Amino acid sequence: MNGKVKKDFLWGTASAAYQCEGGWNEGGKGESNWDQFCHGPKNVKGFTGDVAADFYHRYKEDIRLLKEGGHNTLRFSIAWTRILPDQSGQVNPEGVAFYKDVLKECRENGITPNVTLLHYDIPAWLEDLGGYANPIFPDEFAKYCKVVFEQFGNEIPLYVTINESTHNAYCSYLTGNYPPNIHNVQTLVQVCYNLVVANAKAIREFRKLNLTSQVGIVHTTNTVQILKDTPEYRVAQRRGDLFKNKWVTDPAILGKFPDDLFPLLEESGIDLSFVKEEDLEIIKHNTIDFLGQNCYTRALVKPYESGETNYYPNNVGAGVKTIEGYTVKGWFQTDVDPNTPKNAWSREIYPKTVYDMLMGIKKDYGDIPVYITENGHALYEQPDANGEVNDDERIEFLKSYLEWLIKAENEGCNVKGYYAWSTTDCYSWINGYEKRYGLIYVDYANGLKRIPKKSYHWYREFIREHTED
Ligand code: BGP
Repeated sequence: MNGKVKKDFLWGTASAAYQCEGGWNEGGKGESNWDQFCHGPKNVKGFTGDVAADFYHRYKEDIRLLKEGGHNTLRFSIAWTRILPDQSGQVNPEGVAFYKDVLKECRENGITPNVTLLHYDIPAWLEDLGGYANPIFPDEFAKYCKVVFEQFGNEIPLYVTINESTHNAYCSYLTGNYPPNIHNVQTLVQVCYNLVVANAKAIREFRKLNLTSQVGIVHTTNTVQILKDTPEYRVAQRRGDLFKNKWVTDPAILGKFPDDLFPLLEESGIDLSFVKEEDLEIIKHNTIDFLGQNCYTRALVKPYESGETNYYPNNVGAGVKTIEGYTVKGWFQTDVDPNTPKNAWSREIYPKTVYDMLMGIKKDYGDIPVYITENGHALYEQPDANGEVNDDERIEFLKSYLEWLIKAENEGCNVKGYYAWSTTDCYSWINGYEKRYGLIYVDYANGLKRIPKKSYHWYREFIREHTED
């Protein structure tokens, strides 16, 4: 163990189209479900991603800053509606040209692009037809992915099909704070299933082209832990792991759903008639090359006591500070450890989770390559009198997580890269612009000026000191 990662390790930051691009109706882009939601009456927060961090116009400046910050990779996402603006399936040349330019800029600055095809924003026309819940969703998604694979081919070395499918589904169909803002457990289960099928169908398109690039999925594994070691707690832990992780990672890596998942869902009254043999065949033959893991915290669970199924039920509206946890009726509910520190939004700060997660993946899935595709610390911040942003608290957070990551790498986990969330400050799905994660500050009130934070400079030195020569 030398406290350093291998020379070819990817070091960077991550972002997503709706959260950073802006230009929501420019360059021939069509309307997405998030445009529709943020412009409509259900947007109680009042914030939109119309301008966001304006990456659409400032990507050159941003990518140059990344190079100067010592990064060798960038994770970003493609907006589906920039490539295919409407239901006709007609490709938008301006949208393709925009991403070709971003890729060129990356290439010229020594930045390896890691590109997500779906980071929560689907076309509004598809949302109107039921979105993720419509059985046509996987085929529509695969059609869009095919276009992207054909247009960009090996220019993109790392493709990610879908970002955090289950978290997205839970927020959209349980909490209801993401569009389409509904609460329906039966629909939720179908959505989670459709997203697994969509991933496999996209991979099938990818494989047909024999590219040298690799394809993966991004999941957020909250390592599921218990505070008491009793048989009841261990049952809750397995159920929590099914709900949080295995539902996505087993089919994506092993090509099949966990054996205990469907019986448990049926026991809970879910009608599984939407499960099709032909889908299961496609899932079986179309697995990923690498796993992206967004890593913020762990999940603490305890045996189910009472209450209906929900997901962060208080987490709606602007500037919400309390994360209340959640319940899956009959399965488990979340627990709280009063002794671990929390961030300003009540999320547990638990650096060892990255080590536990990487070790857990090694145990369950062997040597599949893993990228930590997001990890970050939100703060309320503003520049000081000298115009500097001294985010020591973020530095402490990132350093503590990275030390556990390097320990896991040194102990044999196949972790290949790390992306801090986020590149610049950007739109936060439920908290708008006050909740900042970036290594680069965006001065929204003053022409969206970029100010590299103290953590940006610290990260450059950390990369230099912790990478083998
Ligand atoms: C992940 C998402 C990101 C990002 C991050 C922070 O779940 O993939 O898009 O938003 O969480 O979340 P939030 O902005 O809600 O704090």
